[in-house]
Order: sequence, then C-alpha cells, then structure tokens
Amino acid sequence: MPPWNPRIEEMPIDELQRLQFKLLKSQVYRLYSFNEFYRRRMKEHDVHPDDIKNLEDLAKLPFMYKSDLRDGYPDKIFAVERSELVRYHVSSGTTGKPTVVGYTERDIANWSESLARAFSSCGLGRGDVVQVSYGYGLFTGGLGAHYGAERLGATVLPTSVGNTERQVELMQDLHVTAIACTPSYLLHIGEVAEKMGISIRDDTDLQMGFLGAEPWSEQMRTRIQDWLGIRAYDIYGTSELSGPMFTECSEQQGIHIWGDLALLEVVDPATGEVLEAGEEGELTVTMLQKEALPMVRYRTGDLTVIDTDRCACGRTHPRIGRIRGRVDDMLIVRGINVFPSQVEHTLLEIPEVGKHFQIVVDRKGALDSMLVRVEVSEEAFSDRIPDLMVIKRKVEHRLKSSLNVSVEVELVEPGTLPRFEGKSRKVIDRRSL
Ligand code: DLL
Repeated sequence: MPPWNPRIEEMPIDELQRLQFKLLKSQVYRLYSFNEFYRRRMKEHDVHPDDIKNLEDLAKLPFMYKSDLRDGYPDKIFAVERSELVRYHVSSGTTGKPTVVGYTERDIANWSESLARAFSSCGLGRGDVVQVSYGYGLFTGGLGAHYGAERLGATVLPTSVGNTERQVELMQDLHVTAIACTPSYLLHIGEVAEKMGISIRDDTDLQMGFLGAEPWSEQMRTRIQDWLGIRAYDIYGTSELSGPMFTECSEQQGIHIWGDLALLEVVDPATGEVLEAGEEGELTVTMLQKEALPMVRYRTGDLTVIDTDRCACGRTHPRIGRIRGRVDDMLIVRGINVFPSQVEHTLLEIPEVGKHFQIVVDRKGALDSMLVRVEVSEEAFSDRIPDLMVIKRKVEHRLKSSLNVSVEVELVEPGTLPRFEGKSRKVIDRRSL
C-alpha cells in the first residue's frame, strides 16, 4: 500500500539514523536542562548529554520504569507547563496507583500521524468506515484509534465497548469496512452476530481488523481471518508511549515502529544488557519527539524481537515481532516458564478446540497445578463421554509436549467461558490470592 508519508516512511536507513541521533540529542539536552527528574537520574548515573556521541551511546542513559510514573503521580515528571497540556489519559494499573499520561497538542498530532501511517500501510483510507470498539475515556485505545483514522480521512464510528448487538447492527447498516478492538472483543462480536443470524463474512462489508491491547497468537489470527473473512492486523502501543501507535503493514510480517518517533532496544529483562536484533528480550523504547511526558529507555515489560531487515512493503523502519507476553505475565509452573500466548497457540492448532480458554494455576501442598479449561468447538461438541475423553487426552498430550509441563484439561461446552469487551483475563492465578 502506498505510504501516507513517503518521505519519512521510505527514508534511507542511514538518513533515518542521522535524524534519530539529532532528535535524541535534542531530547536529552532538553530534559537535562529543564526537567528535574531526568537531570537527577542522569547525574546519578554519571552521564551528561555531551556523552551521547552516537546512537549506541543511548545505552549510557538510565532506564525508566512504570514505577517511575507511579512514584511521580500524578504529574511530577511531566516536562511541560500544565497550561500546555491538551489531554490526559489515565491507566488504571492492576496494582497500586494509576499512572497519568499528559499530552501537548504536538504529542496528539504525532500520535495521530503515527497511526495514520500505520492504518494506511494496511490499505485503510478515505471512504473506509472504521468502527472503533476500544473503550473511549481514560483508556487510550478509543480516542487513539479515533484520531488516527480521522487524520487519514476515514469515517469513524465511535461505538466504544459494549451494547454488542447494536454494534453488529451499526456495522451492517453503516457499511463498516474496518474495526479496531481487542481480539477477545472481536470474538465476542462475531458470536453475537451469529446469534442474531448475521454472518460477518457474508452479511457485512467488514474487511479488516486492528486487534491489540493484549497478547494474541498467530493461530488466533488464522482462526479470525478464516471465520470472519477479514485481514486481522496486530496493533501495538502502551499508554506511556501515547497509546496504540504502531501496526503491521499489509505484509503481516511484524509491526513497523516509526523510527523518527521511537528508538528501539531489546534488553535482557534480568540484567538490562542490550541484545542483538533478532534476540528475544524486553522491548525498551525511547520516544524521540514526545513533549509532555518524555520516555527515555522505557522498559515496556513486553517480550519481543527487533527485525531490522527491510520489509517487502518498502518501508525502511524497523519492525518488532508479535508480543509473546509480558515479563510479569509469565507463569512459573513447577519451575517451568509458561506464557499464556503459548497455550493459546497450541490449543488453537487443534481443530476440536473452540476459540476460548482459561488457565487456572493453583498450589496443592508444595506443588503447582495448572488446569486449562477449554471450550470444545461447536462442530466437535458431543454428549458422548468417550468422544470427549478422546479430545481431552489429545489436548493434554499436545499441551504437555509444547509446554513441557503436565496440564489438566477440563472440556467445557461452547459458550460457557467468560467473554470480554476490553482486555481479557485468561489467567486465574490462585497462588497469589
Ligand atoms: O493497551 C494501548 C493500546 C490500545 C494498544 C489499543 C493497542 C490497541 P495499556 O493499557 O497501557 O495501553 O497497555 C499496554 O498492553 O505493554 C502490552 O503488554 C499490551 N499490549 C498492547 N498491544 C498489544 C499487542 C494499551 N498488540 C500493554 N500484543 C502493553 C500484545 C499488547 N500485547
């Protein structure tokens, strides 16, 4: 798909790196000169802006963590006057204090530009109708996708989350061509549509989905695309970076991260050592143009790889692979590391398994136990116990061989596990209760 901003998106890599260095230098000088938090941090790490002589010197700068934002609640580490802010978003945070993100007018413009480039790289444009079914409000998903799509000249249908039957009716009546929501919510929308006698594939104009805000697997992509007859694109971001910012292009080979806005590193989550391109580690992002709440070497907590190979689409900017999960989402079950995304990947390869599952981890005596509740697919569901036992054993065997840990499987009827409108909760860890 032709670029939205060809000068930037197809910029030769050496030119892009020169631009990144220039932006990095000015950001670091600005922060050292005018922001108490950053100046103190840099001094503690014995580093001065003059020490940044090339892009590799980024590694001399201190990391930033979500806890820095929490400690600075609500706006202690903002780098602009309050009067320059045009918006706040607040992330609820599962533990402790929320974090507040502030935006200047330029921050909003860059955020929208980022998504306009991203959406158009999947073929979205004028004439498309985008149903934004991420939550509007303090969460960044709704307004973020909204501004990005509007910037592109697409028509936005701001449904937010909930009232799912109405969402389906509007999708049909207003000829929606693209939807932005969590993969979990799209599953729910698809099921509700079927209950209403509407097939998204045959009875609507939907062609693409921008699915993210939670981990999902390649197998889930295949299932969604085959079922709904759409192209499903991965969309990534975090509130600290602004919100949803980056997507795959129509090649579906990794998420393009615009280098003029963000500088990437992947580091070893335990030691902080910078890893090579292609090695999996914790994504660490430096936002090069953010004004209100700058982020320098921000440890996202997300595990992925950087791919610096040029994409077949012609865009020169680096890509990241699908997010495998969060460092803190990893379950350690009897000493073995298990990611929920791995469980999803394995389950969805099994045709008898539906699209919903739930993981329950518990401790019995000194031993961890892991139970996976799995919805059987409509086609495979049967009330003959021996048939179900065959499926149960097959699923247990597959999980055991891919995860390296024994798992108990409980098969449940289609439609019985919880459905989600926003981010799903697939894991119940009773050990921490
Ligand atoms: O979830 C922003 C967003 C909204 C992204 C809509 C995409 C679409 P937070 O609530 O701050 O912001 O949560 C950010 O969600 O660190 C990841 O762990 C996870 N996440 C976001 N996108 C993806 C994705 C928004 N495509 C946290 N795949 C991040 C996997 C994702 N995880």
